[in-house]
Amino acid sequence: MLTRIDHIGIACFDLDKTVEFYRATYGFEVFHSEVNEEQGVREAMLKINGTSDGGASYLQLLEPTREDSAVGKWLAKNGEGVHHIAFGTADVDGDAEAIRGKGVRVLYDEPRIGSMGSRITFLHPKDCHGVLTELVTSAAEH
Ligand code: V0V
Ligand code: CO
Repeated sequence: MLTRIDHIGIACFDLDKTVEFYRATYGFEVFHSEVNEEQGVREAMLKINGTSDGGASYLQLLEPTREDSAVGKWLAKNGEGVHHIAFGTADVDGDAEAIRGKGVRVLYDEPRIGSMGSRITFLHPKDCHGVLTELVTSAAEH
């Protein structure tokens, strides 16, 4: 069951400058940052609300590490902006299978490693009315 908005993914050209904008404008601080080579991103998670039990919500600022990555290609075409939304669930495997059964393309056969040790998968934006949609089970939940 999808129980929360886990994060909104925002693509940017310069992670440090974008982090500084969110800090100076809203007071949001970096909760966590990492590089995910498989996904081709350098990212910063800004915690917006919630607890440490896996139920929090974040902004995920994403800078591509290579031009041919998902975010690199998207930025070249669209410029900066909202790249994806992520719904949180305690059971990414079960929810992905159930959604696949409804005819929506799930991009991975098995969930992959996401931010902060989470397990993630994606739904094709063309099957979701133009929204790249991620499903995530946080490390605390699995
Ligand atoms: C592409 N399209 C999008 C889109 N990206 N539409 C809405 N939102 C997006 N973010 C559209 C694009 O405009 C095209 O439409 C069509 O889909 C095909 O796109 P493409 O440019 O030819 O690119 P593809 O097909 O090579 O790749 C698109 C997909 C790719 C969605 C398959 O981006 C992907 O695998 N994404 C999942 C992985 C990901 O995004 N990783 C980065 C975040 P037209 O022009 O044909 O109409 S990593 C992350 O979130 C982590 C680590 C985490 O949360 O922990
Ligand atoms: Co994400």
